[in-house]
Amino acid sequence: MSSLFDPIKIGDIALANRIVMAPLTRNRAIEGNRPGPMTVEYYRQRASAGLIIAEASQISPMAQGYLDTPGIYSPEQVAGWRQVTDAVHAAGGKIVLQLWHVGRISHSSLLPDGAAPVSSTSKRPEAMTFTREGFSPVSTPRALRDDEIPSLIDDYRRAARNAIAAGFDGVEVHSANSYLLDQFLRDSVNDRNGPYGGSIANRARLLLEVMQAIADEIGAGRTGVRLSPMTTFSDTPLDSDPQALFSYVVDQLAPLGLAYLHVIEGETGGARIPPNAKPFDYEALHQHFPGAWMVNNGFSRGEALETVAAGKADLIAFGRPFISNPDLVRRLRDDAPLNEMQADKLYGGGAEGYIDYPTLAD
Ligand code: 8OZ
Repeated sequence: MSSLFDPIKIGDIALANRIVMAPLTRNRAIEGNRPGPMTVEYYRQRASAGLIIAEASQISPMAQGYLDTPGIYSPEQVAGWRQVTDAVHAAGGKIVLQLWHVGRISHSSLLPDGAAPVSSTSKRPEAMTFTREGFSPVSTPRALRDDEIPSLIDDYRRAARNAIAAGFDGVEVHSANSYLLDQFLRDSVNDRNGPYGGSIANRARLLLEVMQAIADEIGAGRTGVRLSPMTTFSDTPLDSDPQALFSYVVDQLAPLGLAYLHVIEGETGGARIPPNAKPFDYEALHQHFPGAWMVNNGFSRGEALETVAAGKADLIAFGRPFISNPDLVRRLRDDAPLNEMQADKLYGGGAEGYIDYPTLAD
């Protein structure tokens, strides 16, 4: 029987325990959308996690959707992230970077030359984002042409290479929470014809091509992926048949030999088993995936212990508890009380609510 506190090897990455810091958007990048010294300290403080998944980072200037999120496309960003990975490694931790393209969840004021966001579709969702001017409705997107897909895949490939150059142990591809890859997957959004629209196989094609390209570039054993089959974040309705769609996706990912698959169960940031929600069989997907299985969304200590002990997952990712508890691993081990999270300090701002949460030792 495995314990949450036992070491595990996922692909090529050896972890000290099965407690993962989930990717968390904090909007504290400094000039040039690079991580600054506070971000180095923030991740260093949390290095006792078995694995840190560093916050979603845009793979190109067109991939950004919110103010002051970090990127992984410029030499300055690579240098900034190198400070982070060095600090985490010196503290004995492991860290991968989440690679992000927001697709239609963006605003022209954040994009080069005021461009329209790009997506699988030209339909605008009733969603909001955060810009220099504050909260704003997202801009109307432009549907990508099929002949633009190869350069999009190149952006993912280059971002993965940059992440390795920055010292990350690997990458996680963000294919969850209504962002670009999710916008291709779901028939509630993807209204294309041609090779990237229509059938499940066509809608999954972009994700699978991205995963193959990154696995070829940096090795499948350093590559993971995050999915959220039942989330309706940002006015993005469920697929008409999530079980069939995500079963196909997992079956196609299985032979790649990825390090892990990370699934958000239920509604992102909300209920893991929403009342009156359509049922979804996550365990059926798990059975089809040979790599490490990581689950997320509101797990209590008891649920996390039980889920790993029962073999229902190999790793548990914690989001909000890691924001307010840099020493979450120790607190879970000792069954110690957790600090409260300051919700008004989540997105943007300074050190407060970012690097000033006390440890038990404090
Ligand atoms: C909250 C605010 C902005 C972005 C996600 C990257 O949900 C995000 C995100 C979350 O995956």
